[in-house]
Amino acid sequence: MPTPKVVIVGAGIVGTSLADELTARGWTDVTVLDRGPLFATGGSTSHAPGLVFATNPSKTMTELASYTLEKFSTLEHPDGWCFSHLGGLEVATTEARLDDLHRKAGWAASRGVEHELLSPAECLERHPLLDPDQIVGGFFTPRDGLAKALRAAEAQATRAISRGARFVPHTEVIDVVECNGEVRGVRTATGVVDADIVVCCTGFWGREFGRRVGLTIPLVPMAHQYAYTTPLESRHGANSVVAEASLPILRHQDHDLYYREHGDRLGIGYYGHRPMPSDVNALDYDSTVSLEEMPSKLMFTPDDFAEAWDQTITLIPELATGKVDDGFNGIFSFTPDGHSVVGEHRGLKGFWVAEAVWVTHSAGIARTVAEWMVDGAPSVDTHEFDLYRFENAALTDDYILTTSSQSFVEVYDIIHPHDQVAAPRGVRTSPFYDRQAALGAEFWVANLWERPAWFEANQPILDELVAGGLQIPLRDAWSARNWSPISVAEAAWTRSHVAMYDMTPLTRYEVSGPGAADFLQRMTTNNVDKSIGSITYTLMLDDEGGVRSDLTVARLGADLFQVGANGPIDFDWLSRHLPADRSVTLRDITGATCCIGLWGPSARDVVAPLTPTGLTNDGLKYFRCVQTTIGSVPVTLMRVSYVGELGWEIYADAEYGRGLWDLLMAAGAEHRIIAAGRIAFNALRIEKGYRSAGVDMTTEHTPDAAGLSFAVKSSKPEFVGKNALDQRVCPLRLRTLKFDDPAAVVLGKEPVRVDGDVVGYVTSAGWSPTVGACLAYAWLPSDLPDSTAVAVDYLRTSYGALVISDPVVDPEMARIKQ
Ligand code: FAD
Ligand code: THG
Repeated sequence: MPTPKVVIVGAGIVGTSLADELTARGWTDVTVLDRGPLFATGGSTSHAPGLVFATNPSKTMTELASYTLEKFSTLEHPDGWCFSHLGGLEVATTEARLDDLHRKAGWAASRGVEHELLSPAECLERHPLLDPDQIVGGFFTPRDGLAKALRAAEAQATRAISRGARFVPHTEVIDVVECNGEVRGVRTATGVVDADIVVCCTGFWGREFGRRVGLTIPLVPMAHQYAYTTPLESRHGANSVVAEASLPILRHQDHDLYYREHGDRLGIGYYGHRPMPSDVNALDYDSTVSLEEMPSKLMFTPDDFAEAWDQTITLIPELATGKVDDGFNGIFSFTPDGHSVVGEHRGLKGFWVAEAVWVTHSAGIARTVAEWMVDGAPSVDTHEFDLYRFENAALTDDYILTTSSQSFVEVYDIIHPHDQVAAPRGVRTSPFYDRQAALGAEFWVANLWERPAWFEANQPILDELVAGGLQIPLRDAWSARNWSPISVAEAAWTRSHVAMYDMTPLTRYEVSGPGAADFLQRMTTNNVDKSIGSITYTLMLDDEGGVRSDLTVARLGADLFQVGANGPIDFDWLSRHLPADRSVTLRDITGATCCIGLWGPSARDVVAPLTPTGLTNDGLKYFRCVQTTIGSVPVTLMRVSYVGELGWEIYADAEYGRGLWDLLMAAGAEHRIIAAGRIAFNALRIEKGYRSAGVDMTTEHTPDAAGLSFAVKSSKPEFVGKNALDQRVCPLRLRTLKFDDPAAVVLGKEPVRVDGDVVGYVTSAGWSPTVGACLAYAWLPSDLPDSTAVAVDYLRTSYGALVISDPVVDPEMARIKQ
């Protein structure tokens, strides 16, 4: 069978890597079109200085970077090396940065990235230009180094050509030809090139290119300064023309700077200047692209570099007698969350996007796209860079520009896992927002929703519980950031009294129509075709049997379901699988509705008097739902509790929200009801053993490995991913850790050691008032027995913990089913 005709638009590092990866998999009918000459096309790749630091907060991105640099180091080019493992050195000039480098060392450790933490003297040994007195320590990664991006592009292109690919320069793609929702080709000035698949690898022109197919590709072309110094005497003759560089690539993130050698000069990259978004339509584009003059290079603006130079001569004193010799403002893509944008257009089959990709991840992203196209599923978890991860409001010009500019500003900042975006804020608010604000809510943002993390109004509850003996250990500065002891009191109060949680941001869909039951049955692992009033906890798997998401499916009618989901990529996945006969309608009802989770031992006392529905344990059973009223408000009650207490999720149309809140608060007063926030919620769900999809488990994990095999109904004849499950072995298990020291707190992504060796990593964690210690989920070898003693690296220390069986709270379901 002939393989599909693929047209790749853009011959930068991404397009060329993709041509190589596709042809390597036997898809040899590949045509790569570029507006510019080959291979210095005039895009970002043409001037990329090529620093590759693999370690990144994202596990997937770290893996994709490691793949890229190892692949590039095997490429051959007549002019010489494509990758040089010079090593990467990141220096800290502050204690906070040194903490951060330890955190980074933790990520490296659990992902198999060779690394070393260095003293200032050791930094000097690696990089003799440094002033060691400026430095408090460093992080060294020997496999990192320099990519010669243009050579790597050409070497991969040459290989692809040898397998049958064509590269066509000076050919601008002006449009995409489509028919019946499928790609048919691309239009150029000289005619149409047929294609079954078109891949947009147009770099920072991607936003514009996406418009041609009605797709918002959220990226902003942003100028970034790169300068060359005058020669350094001490480096005279140190590097041959071929080698170019021998010192490690260097990062000085406390001042937004990075460095590499160019012979006896240094190249300096700077992220400390004001964000400089570029209007691509205003860029000159003619065919006279050269290495000096190209559309992606703007004039150097020396004023923006003044601070960079001051900081540079402080770190590298020898440069005090030198100066900036030359420089440019180079353009590349920034996105709202800093991640790439990859996937297939939902409305135009065969149109793929691989955008906002650094040289660092280019071959890895290309491999992922090739696997996705050829094999049907990528081998890594892609949710962080999925094209469809964005909420509608995140695809507005304002949001894209504001957050992408912020991504630029923060690119080297120390980011706490719970730091919140500063702007835009208040885009999505639940009907309870004003009431929450009046209670002193500290708002966090989730999918653009303002969501309380804790309430200052609960300080008296904290005082009362502490007076009664609740111990809340002091925290270090890092774990105390974005946190309040009040959150612990809120969690404890939920277990002893009753609390209201704003569940409005929980993504929910209405799935309706004559095909709805069959559709959900096919899309999920559990049996959801049960009686009206049933709720089912179920999983969505990918075609390879990996966990994409976990859902609750509530049957409100024969042909009517409400699905509780985890975000836009669930909507995308479901949409793509809708039957063509229109027998199913999928509608996101999140914003049109609101939800209060009302939970705790007193929950029944609060709600029962307000509703005609009998709320006894048998009246509305666990995991059952009913459409009823509370006061004058029509509601849907679902007896589900992610915090593991008696109670309900109470859904209503949004217009009733404030009235409902007031009613429940008033009725709850005599039971001392509180509003509680997200930190308490998270701690309670971990106590109860409930996983968070995308955080605790991804497509890299099977249901069994995630401890969720109970949600897989193997007797069902068919569901997406079922056939793959038998063949898949996952050597890891998601386990719960309990920390020995009550004051020990971890925040997520830390490495876990047994006898000093790293065996796994933490996903999420919360401090449990019920057991008086921090609990965490971690991926660990499946054969680790209960009670194994482990150590978890946290900043510069290590905490002891035990592997325990979960759930810690209420394994017999007595609290929830009373
Ligand atoms: P590009 O290289 O821009 O390629 C896109 C191609 O698409 C271009 O050749 C263009 O001509 C073509 N094209 C666009 N529209 C059309 C059309 N309609 N028809 C036909 N062809 C079209 N990354 C790192 O990893 N490490 C670094 O150290 C690093 N340093 C950087 C320093 C600077 C100053 C800059 C600006 C960027 C740096 N980057 C770095 C980022 C990196 O250069 C880019 O992310 C990467 O090169 C993007 O590759 P690409 O293939 O997506 O895009
Ligand atoms: N509420 C609703 N929908 C949701 C969530 C929610 N969908 C997304 C996400 N959260 C799903 N996560 C969970 C995780 C666990 C449970 C519910 C939602 C849960 N599990 C029971 C257990 O494991 O004991 C299931 C018991 C059973 O299958 O009978 O309750 O918070 N609406």
